[in-house]
Amino acid sequence: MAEIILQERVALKAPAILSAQNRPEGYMCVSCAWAKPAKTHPLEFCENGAKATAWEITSRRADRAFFDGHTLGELEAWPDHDLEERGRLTQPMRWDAATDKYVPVSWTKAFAEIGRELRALDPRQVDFYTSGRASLEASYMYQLFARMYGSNNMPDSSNMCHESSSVALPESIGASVGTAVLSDFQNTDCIFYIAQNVGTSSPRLLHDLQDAVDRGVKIVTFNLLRERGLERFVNPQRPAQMLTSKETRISREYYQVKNGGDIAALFGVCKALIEADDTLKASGQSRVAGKDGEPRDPENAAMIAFAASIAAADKKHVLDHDFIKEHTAGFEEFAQAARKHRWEELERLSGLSREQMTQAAATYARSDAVMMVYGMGLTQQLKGVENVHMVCNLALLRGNIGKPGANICAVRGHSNVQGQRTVGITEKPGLAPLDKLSELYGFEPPRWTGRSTVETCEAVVSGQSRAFISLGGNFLRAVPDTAAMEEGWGKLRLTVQIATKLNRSHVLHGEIAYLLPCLGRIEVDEQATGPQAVSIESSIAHFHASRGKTKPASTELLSEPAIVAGMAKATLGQSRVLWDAWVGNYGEIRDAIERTYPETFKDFNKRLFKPGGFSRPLPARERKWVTKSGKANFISPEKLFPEFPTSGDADVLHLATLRSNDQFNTTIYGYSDRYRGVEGTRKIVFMNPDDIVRLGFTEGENVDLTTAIDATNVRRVTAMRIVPYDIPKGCCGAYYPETNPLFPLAHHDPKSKTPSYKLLPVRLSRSSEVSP
Ligand SMILES: Nc1nc2c(c(=O)[nH]1)N[C@H]1C(S)=C(S)[C@@H](COP(=O)(O)OP(=O)(O)OC[C@H]3O[C@@H](n4cnc5c(=O)[nH]c(N)nc54)[C@H](O)[C@@H]3O)O[C@H]1N2
Ligand SMILES: Nc1nc2c(c(=O)[nH]1)N[C@H]1C(S)=C(S)[C@@H](COP(=O)(O)OP(=O)(O)OC[C@H]3O[C@@H](n4cnc5c(=O)[nH]c(N)nc54)[C@H](O)[C@@H]3O)O[C@H]1N2
Ligand SMILES: [Mo]
Repeated sequence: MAEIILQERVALKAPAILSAQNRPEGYMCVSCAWAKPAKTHPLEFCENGAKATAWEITSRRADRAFFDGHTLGELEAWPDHDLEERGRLTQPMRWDAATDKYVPVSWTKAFAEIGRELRALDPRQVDFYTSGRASLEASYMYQLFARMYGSNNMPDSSNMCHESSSVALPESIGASVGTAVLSDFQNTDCIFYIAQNVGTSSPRLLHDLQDAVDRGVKIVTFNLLRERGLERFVNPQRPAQMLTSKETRISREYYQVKNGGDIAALFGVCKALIEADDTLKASGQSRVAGKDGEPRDPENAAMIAFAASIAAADKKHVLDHDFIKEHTAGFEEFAQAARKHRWEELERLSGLSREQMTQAAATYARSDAVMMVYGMGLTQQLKGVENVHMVCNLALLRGNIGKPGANICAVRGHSNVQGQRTVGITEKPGLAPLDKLSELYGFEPPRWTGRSTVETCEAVVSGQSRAFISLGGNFLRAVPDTAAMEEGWGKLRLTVQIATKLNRSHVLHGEIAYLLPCLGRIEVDEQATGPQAVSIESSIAHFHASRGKTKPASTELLSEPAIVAGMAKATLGQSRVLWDAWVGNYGEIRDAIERTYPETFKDFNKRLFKPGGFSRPLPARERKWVTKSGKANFISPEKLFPEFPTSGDADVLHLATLRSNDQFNTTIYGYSDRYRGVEGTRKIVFMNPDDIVRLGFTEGENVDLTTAIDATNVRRVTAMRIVPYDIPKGCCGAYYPETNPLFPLAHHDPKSKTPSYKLLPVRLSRSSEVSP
């Protein structure tokens, strides 16, 4: 952390700025979306939040002189790290074809040309992307602009992230987001921690985990890798721990599943529970008699021992039959499916033994209130939606939703990715209040289904998309199929990038290209009525205000709401929206949000500034199930594992893409992954030591990775250094975004369209290149 503060030359202002982070009167961290407590810790920020802050308030500038000195052709060869490292963008620019450089342009001219170009296009040919950092205010204005213009093409970063949750949770429990609140961590007995890397991705959540561990809460982890933050943790905010290096052991049980193996693993846990319940019923020990009395496998010693141990612990009900009866639908079918799956199959696909799955089930059954916390290892999968269904199924077996200390916690990524959806950023017309928008603003919103991220990619590749407007993010690097995308990108008529720092998606560009620099959230946002606050929604569905603290990086920056308003006015001409009044006073945007969503945002401006923010109503928290059946649904996945043409080919490994501790998505801070012991390079591949030998390689050797599915197209990344790692056999790991060229666009979950970034069949071959 100290290094990055020095590297970004912000040593003097950084400490003062950081002390305002995530506090009621301060600004909300620009890094992850973890909850901001009402009663804050002495320092409510983490190492990675500090890095993200230093990165944004850096004194470095990618200014006019910089762009004068470099053609875009030249910048194309720069690594991601070096592009962003140039610092903050300072003035609006337009690509000049004659010199191949970005040259300064006035805001007025930029908006006028963008408006003219958009008016000349069919709105179906235009895509409006949002990365998950934009505030509720900017996002609301942006979706309104897109819809008034006539487009529902609103791909966003959540299409690559928690979209599997957004599809699965409504089907299972009638909520579009997780149901957990912070106090659940104080009331829980046990946390199932699945496929999320807390130490790197959401370090402030470690406070909650450590406090829970101190109370004796059992943490049961399912992860492909042994992750440092999930094993043990020294809390920098507990001086005694720092001095004595006394660590908290986080996970009581640690199950290393194969990537993609969670459906099988969780089915195993459910099967153990259901069969133990059957056994108890058969032996007459259960108070609730079931019609399905016969245990499937009465001879099995492990299960009988498990059932007996549950009975001995005086938990006569392995399952919560009262809850199941009153609150759920589909239990019998699910239980039958669980009984039917064979242990050998579950073991093979999950990589866990029957004993391990039974042990996890025993811990689960002995706990009164269990939380389910999960992340990208579950959602970025071909069967991402089914993964989330399985998490819900397991929770429902013992009524672990809608009671204190239980609940589902989908750990979100970007700091406002959840909130953007809440205020209408969605390609699905059914999820937006179209009638309300029409009534409030007097226009007919498009009713057709827009493009999500992979569909936008397809449209860019095929040439159907003609213009790409980007509210933040680095689309080209974040999406799959890098080579095809880069080719399609250059054929776009118009690319407009609203950004804080230079990245690959700006260096490559359309025929007409604008780079529009905006204020970051940490900066003072001065408008007609004074400095403005914005708002965001955290992972636990709480809304918080955020006020910028530092002087803007340049006097020529505009805020995101001002840029959206500028484009909207130039494109739409006269409209009923008072764009200027909104930009002059963000309170008026919040009033408009409240008028659009009166229940969720009741008294928005009044409640927003309270410490701890305010919470969004979620019926599932009260066990009211807004599903078709009116109940919470058990949903059985049809298949335990995706089928590949390469299944059974021992030379093929299953690749999961990972984040290092020194990056925030496509922003690469540096080349150190301290927790995993990797220094100086990101071009590595983590392999099981036995696989290294079996495939005839050696540690430290360079290999090329080639996609093993989709023979129509060769996709390869070269010169990746082999790092032996504690990862199950048959699996391998490497960093994102370096490996995105390997992912075919079609390799996504058919239900949520989330790319399967955590499971791709690849082949490894000796590399002729030397890694840097
Ligand atoms: N420092 C930092 N913080 C971040 C980000 C960042 O890039 N850097 N990104 C932000 C964003 S947008 C997001 S979405 C979140 C992402 O945060 P996470 O949800 O933690 O996502 P990842 O780090 O990609 O990987 C998640 C974990 O899944 C495990 N895993 C992979 N495949 C499987 C599998 O099939 N099963 C199981 N059980 N485990 C598996 C990996 O070993 C890894 O520990 O973090 C946010 N916070
Ligand atoms: N292989 C693989 N691919 C993945 C993933 C994976 O795990 N594996 N994860 C996916 C996930 S979870 C996500 S969320 C996406 C991330 O995809 P994106 O959200 O598109 O990417 P980021 O890297 O977060 O975007 C970084 C850029 O945002 C801009 N920026 C930063 N702050 C601001 C701001 O305040 N305003 C504006 N306007 N711009 C700003 C900067 O210019 C910076 O270069 O990537 C996805 N891609
Ligand atoms: Mo994300």
